[in-house]
Amino acid sequence: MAFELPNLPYAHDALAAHGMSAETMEYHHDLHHNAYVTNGNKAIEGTEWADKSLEEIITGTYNASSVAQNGIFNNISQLWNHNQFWDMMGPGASAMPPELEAAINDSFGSVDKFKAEFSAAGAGQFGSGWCWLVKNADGSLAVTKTENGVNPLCFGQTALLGCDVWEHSYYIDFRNARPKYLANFLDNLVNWDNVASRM
Ligand code: MN3
Repeated sequence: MAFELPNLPYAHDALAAHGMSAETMEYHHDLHHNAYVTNGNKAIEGTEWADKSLEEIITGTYNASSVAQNGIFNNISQLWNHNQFWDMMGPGASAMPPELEAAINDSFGSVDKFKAEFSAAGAGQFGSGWCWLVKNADGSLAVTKTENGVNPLCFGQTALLGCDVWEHSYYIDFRNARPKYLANFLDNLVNWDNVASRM
């Protein structure tokens, strides 16, 4: 069964007033995300991964030694990453649910300290990649950064929040100002109800 590009959970222009333009959505969802779907499907066709789930393919091909397996990993992990990313945002900042705020306070000291750590991870990721708020197997929360398409599934972690720091995610709206994009993401774009639902 081939994977499909999911529709955005909101209109292309729904985030425009909050710092992510319709033009970014047209490029990022309709072209970039769609390319991961098309190329991922092509890469797994006729292989042992053709009938596996996204999660099984990602954990099964991470750090593989063959070029073909790396091609599968890169496209399928980016497919999964973007599936999560659209759901993690929404039109208008939502309030942080109390159980999430308590968990963040426990792990980082305060919401502001969490935001500073998350932003620093995203700004400090050299080249393309992602920064994440993850839940570890022991239940603790942590901020991480990953290169290219690597994601928390590769390390047995649950992705609570992820921010795409590939240039295609911010160059139309913020040009080279990745830190401004990250600050706007945390303050105006995150759907905290979705983040809490992943706990
Ligand atoms: Mn992207």
